[in-house]
Amino acid sequence: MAASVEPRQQFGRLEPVRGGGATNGAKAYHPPPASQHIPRRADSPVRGCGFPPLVSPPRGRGDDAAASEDDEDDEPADWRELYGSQLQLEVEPAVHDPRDEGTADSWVERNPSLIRLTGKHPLNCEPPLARLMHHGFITPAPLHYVRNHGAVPRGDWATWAVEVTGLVRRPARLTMDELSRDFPAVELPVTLACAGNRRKEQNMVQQTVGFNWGPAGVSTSVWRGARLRDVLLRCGIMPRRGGALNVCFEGAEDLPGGGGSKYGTSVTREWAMDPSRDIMLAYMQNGEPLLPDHGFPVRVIIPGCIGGRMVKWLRRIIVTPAESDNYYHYKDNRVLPSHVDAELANAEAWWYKPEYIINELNINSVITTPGHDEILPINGVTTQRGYTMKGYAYSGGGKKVTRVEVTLDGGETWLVCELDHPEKPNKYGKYWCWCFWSVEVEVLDLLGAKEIAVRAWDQSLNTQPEKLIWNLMVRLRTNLPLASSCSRAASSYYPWILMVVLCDG
Ligand SMILES: Nc1nc2c(c(=O)[nH]1)N[C@H]1C(S)=C(S)[C@@H](COP(=O)(O)O)O[C@H]1N2
Ligand SMILES: [Mo]
Repeated sequence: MAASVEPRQQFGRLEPVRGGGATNGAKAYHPPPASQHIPRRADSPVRGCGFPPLVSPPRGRGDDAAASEDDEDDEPADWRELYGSQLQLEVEPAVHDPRDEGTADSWVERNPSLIRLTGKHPLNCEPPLARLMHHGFITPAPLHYVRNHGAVPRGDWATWAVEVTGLVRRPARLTMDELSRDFPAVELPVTLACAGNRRKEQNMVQQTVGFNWGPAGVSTSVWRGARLRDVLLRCGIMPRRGGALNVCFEGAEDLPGGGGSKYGTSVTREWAMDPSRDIMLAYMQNGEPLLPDHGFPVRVIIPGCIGGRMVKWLRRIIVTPAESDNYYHYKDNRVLPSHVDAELANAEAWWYKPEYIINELNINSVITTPGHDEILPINGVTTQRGYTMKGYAYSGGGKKVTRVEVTLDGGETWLVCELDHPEKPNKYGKYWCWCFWSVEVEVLDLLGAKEIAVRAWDQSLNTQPEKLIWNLMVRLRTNLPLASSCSRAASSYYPWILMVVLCDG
């Protein structure tokens, strides 16, 4: 089984794979040309220097005031300074891809190297794994994986508004200028992962209702926006006893689901108002306005959560007693027990059982070096040298990845890897981003290994199971939550990647 779809490469020479000879990645990155719909650099009202400084949010009102009492020590942080030495955001220009011709997305410019997972339309894609890794901690926006359920709405900064309605005392239609100027901005790196990341491996065991994500349905950007909490306070969210228990989000596109609907989902009021969760209405990604595929002009960002809750092209926020009744809230992003197939799920209404929803990401790790089908020549020189295996890992809910281990002998023994966490946790100690692991192994040990595997652990001592747990949607493939005291289940690991070793004399 393989976890990636890279072309054959020379071992030890894992240079970034670039989008073909003509489009060398060394070229400077040019943002897509400004159009009247999409303000960019020069004419943009959301230019970095035109923004209000990163100051503390206004004091809360009403029943949520207490939670904001220590907000004044929010430290403004310039991410370019923080991560400057590691930033490699330049990529080749986006183009009108011939594959988008004749589709509703023909106007959207895209990076030519993105791997399309569901044919032409809508766009569901991931970058080549080696390219994703080449860019390191912050993924250039044009290479960020994309999950679109339908056509990309044509956003217009000047006329877009987010309606805040439902159980709020002061319903509002917030324009983009208001969102970006009237609320203190928060800006921080967040890893987004589709809950289907790596689903291809599950589909190889038994087909699910989901399409084949490779191991690159994950990306990290610096997102800037207004805090959802501040917006809800400004609009006078009603108290719990008034039934204001859920916050629903609705996107702009018209989708077929359930006979016709918008994309929508919800989070609880507690999540929405929790300052430690850093939930925001984001209008900038890596210092630029959002790209059309990522929700221009505004989307929800919920750090530590599956991508599916982060509604793009956000049009409405509705405060309600019940969770979202949107088709995609119920029929997507659930983990049902293994015996539930599509028929049973519908017949017995498994979709509507609240306990099967997925919100926070689970622990996951991937081997990126060696890449799939890499070749390591075995000779007098290479066997003298060590080989550095590498990869990424992430968890959810703000939990830090605390350990990554590699086995070369089917799980008998494990090597503890070095971890690199480029991110500074938020002031509540939460981690919103992936981290990188590496471990030096002997080439002769690789030669003797039938299979190599990696597993990660997070600060709650969740780790990954040895065998995957099939489920209909296969959204959570890789975690086996453990009580922190239980070490018996800890010999489990997943995934494994088969490596072919060729001897060249
Ligand atoms: N309006 C809208 N929001 C959406 C979606 C969508 O199709 N429409 N897809 C969701 C899913 S399943 C994921 S994983 C993330 C992907 O965000 P990205 O395309 O910016 O990576 O967006 C979420 N928000
Ligand atoms: Mo997703």
